[in-house]
Amino acid sequence: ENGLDGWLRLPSNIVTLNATEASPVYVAGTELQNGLKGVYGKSAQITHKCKTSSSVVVGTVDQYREICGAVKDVPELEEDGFWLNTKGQTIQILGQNERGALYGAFEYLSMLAQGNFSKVAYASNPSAPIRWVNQWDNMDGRIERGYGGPSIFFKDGQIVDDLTRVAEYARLLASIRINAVVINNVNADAATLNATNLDGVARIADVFRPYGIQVGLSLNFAAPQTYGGLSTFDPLDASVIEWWSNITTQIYDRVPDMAGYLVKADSEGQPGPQTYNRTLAEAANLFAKEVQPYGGIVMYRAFVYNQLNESIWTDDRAKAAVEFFKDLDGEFDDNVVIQIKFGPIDFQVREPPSPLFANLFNTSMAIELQVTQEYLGQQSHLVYVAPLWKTILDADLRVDQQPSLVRDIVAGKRFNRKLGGSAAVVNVGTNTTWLGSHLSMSNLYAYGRLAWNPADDAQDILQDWIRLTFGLDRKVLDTITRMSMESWPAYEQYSGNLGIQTLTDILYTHYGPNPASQDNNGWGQWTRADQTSIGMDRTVSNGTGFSGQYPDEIAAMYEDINTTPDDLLLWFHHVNYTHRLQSGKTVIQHFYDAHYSGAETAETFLAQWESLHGKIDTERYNHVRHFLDYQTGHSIVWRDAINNFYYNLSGIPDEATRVGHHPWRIEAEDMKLEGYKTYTVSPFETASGSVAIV
Ligand code: BDP
Repeated sequence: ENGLDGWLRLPSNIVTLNATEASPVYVAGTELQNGLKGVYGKSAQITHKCKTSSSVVVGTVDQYREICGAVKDVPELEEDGFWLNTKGQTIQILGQNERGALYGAFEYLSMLAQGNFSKVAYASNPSAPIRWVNQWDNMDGRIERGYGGPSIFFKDGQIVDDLTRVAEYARLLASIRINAVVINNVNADAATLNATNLDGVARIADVFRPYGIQVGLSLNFAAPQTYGGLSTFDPLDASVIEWWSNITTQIYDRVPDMAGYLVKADSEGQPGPQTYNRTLAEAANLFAKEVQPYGGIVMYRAFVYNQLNESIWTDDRAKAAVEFFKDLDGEFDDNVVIQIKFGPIDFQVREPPSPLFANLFNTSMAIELQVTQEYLGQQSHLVYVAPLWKTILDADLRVDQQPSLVRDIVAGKRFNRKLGGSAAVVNVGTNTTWLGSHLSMSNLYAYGRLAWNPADDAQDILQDWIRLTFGLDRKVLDTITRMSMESWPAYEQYSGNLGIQTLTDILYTHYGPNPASQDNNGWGQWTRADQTSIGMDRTVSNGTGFSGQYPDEIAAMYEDINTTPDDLLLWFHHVNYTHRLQSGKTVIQHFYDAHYSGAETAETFLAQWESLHGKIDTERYNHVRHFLDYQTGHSIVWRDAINNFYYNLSGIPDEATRVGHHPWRIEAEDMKLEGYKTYTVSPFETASGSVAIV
């Protein structure tokens, strides 16, 4: 040490304790080298031998012991956990396994990139072992509910040749500690299982493996018959079992570390065990037994209902999950995990937690979230979703009058389950923005952070993401923070509030306002609105009985209109438009006001973003600006459509003399139109006087 470096004490060596190129530790070394160069402008050298000074050492605790000697101060780590120590001469990044070492490397780089050079020494462990993402990619390359372009995996029925984007996705996912990805749609095509495609799946797995990410597959339950040519797909039939066994062998021969299977069955027209009067547990266990010898698991989705079934039309779809699964508790094999959407219906802007979380005590569970904004503006609207997820993860379901946070239940902590965690439907595509718009990426980042530690704060996570994505400028940080934190409440206000759910088109697009589509269909997302009243009575005393699926304390809270929070009022109760909320406003006036205030907030996003002109690169600035401009207009369409619809239905005017009056507004179709034509729209409420111009 001759003092030559002055204060520029960047590490000059990176010691990676595994020299095998396809290993996560090796990848961690490369990431560190590139990352440090970005921070310090100078390349550190990679070696595989221990150095005592001016180095970053990355590897597993065991590798360190073997190559460098005794480890000091490192606490016992859990699977995938890591230890980060920047205090000594040597920076230590030690994982419980190789994956953990890679996570630690990304953590260290993330600190530096955010300008945090403080000396730290701590261990970080995951809340739960299952931190998966699901892609709803079809073999033809289209992505169901995907808004970022076609698939990075599939095209024309096959796996693509060039897997560059897959490697880039692997890198992104590893940096947020995701450990498995299911690559094909839950509405699965059995042709994924042909030999050519399985070879392709193996290529994909090879690309993910160095990043510590395993690949999983969605199965089509009827495949033995529709694809395998058997006469049946009965899960208890010997030939069917043998067929799946054969397929499973073929897969594990190619992908020895395959994560497991994801199964959507007896749901929305997908085949399932009910065809043969077999239980969902019998179906899940069939696959569980096949993957068990390989250490695989089965994610069996709780999203079981049939919109074509007449009884759903008259009863309540929200009750389906508990009805189907509660009595099967304890019958599932240990490597089965029930994957449960966060709410009882379907990724709505506001739902109570699924009561199934509080009804399974001897069965492992994972929570299913949606990063792709299917009902939340489909990436054309800024909606930072983490605060919504937090309302569910932090909810206390009071099982046996004991604290029972959803996040502890799914982590396996509340009922002592070894398995548990989360899965998010992500649906990135080939678009360079991944999801379709730059600001939506905060949701993917936040998902990974919450999968690791669901107790993290949604705004803290967001701010890390902003600094990593847009740099350290204070104004940029404050502005994007404000816009993002206001975005979910605003979207809720102008799309559907008081627990009525997202009042969108329900029949197919799930985009744009269409409250009339919400009733009289098998999708069960009902408003039950008529001339005088609105809301779904889900009480035990008068309604569908859904509230009774919760543990007593929670059931009692929702049963009583006076203790039901305003934001879920119409989820649980059917009331007159003139019913007074806890806030003192009537329901209808709340609707009017909230739709105005939500749209007003959305309008500020554009101006807030424009205040960053010159502080964000032109390409991303313009791209985001375009979407915010659109959102400003579309939130007004939402506002007027919903308000007009309920004004038309109830006949109750807006006290603020806006809705149905608009004294200050001149409609385009009333003006002298040059070069435009008018036409009548459907649904009527989406344009003033049902007339739009083209
Ligand atoms: C609904 C989607 C549909 C999915 C289904 C599912 O609209 O495309 O197939 O969920 O989760 O939200 O299986």
